[in-house]
Amino acid sequence: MKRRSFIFDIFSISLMSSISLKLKAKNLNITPMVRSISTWKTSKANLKAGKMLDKGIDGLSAAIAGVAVEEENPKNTTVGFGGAPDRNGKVTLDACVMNHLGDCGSVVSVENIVNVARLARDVMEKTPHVMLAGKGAEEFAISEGYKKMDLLTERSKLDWQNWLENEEYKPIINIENHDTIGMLCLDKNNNISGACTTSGLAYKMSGRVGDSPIIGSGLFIDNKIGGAVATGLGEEVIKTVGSFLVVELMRQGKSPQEACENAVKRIVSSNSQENKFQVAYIAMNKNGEVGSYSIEPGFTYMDYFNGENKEKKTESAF
Ligand code: SD4
Repeated sequence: MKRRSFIFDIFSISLMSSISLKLKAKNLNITPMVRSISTWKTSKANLKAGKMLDKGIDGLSAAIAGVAVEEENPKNTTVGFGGAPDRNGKVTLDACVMNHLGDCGSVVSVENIVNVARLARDVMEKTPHVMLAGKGAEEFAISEGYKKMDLLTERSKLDWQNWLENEEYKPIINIENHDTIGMLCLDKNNNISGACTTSGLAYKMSGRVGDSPIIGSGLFIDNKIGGAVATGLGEEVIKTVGSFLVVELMRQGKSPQEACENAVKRIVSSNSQENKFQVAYIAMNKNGEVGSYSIEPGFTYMDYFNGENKEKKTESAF
């Protein structure tokens, strides 16, 4: 072989392999990203959803399976089984879901059924309605084969009985009323869906409904823009239609972080904060960028991204 053609061959081989490496890298870059975020220290729930997203499962199914981990966890006193009861000792659950098509479903004040986020999906997919409340929601669940179970654990019953001694209604920020799980999932098709599920405020008045099952307050998704979920004092979230506000702010060009900050500041600006309370938002846009912000310090959220599930701290207004 002539020296010139040998050098040419070597040069072309290395050029080809560098092109093929670049192509591989390019392919890696276009591998669709998945991301799952959820409120508070809901590590196992978020991991469950994240792994499902990695396997190519759709965002709504991942979010519902993820939040079910907390619904079934008796140690979480703000969600599902083991959730704190109302003043009469009844555990009543609220939940909603929203998918990438803008379809949504919700259940409010449901007794005796643990997986209420899944029930909200069934309302969305199997009924002509968006929201079902109380007995009607429970009857629908039974007709769909859900098992009836007592959601009051020995521990939550004892806590409630202790509370009855003073009947003082002073929620303790980040302690008494936290752990509602709101989750946003971005799947391999670049679709965002979400779920939110809670037993609401501990020792609430019978019949009280918070923000969590209200589409636009506890959760909102617009698959062209992104999604948001709320946690904290639902009454204050409802007044500003908080999650919808966060998504609308992203539509106007704000990053998820800026949108959460603006929405929290909207609440703070109309409150003296004499009676301190917590509200926090988490948000994700279509690029998979995330943000979070809270009124009071102490709020954290889980973030599953690139195969890692991390707890993230949040900046706060105070
Ligand atoms: C509610 N937002 O019922 C819920 C409570 C909550 O963590 O988020 N707790 O008002």
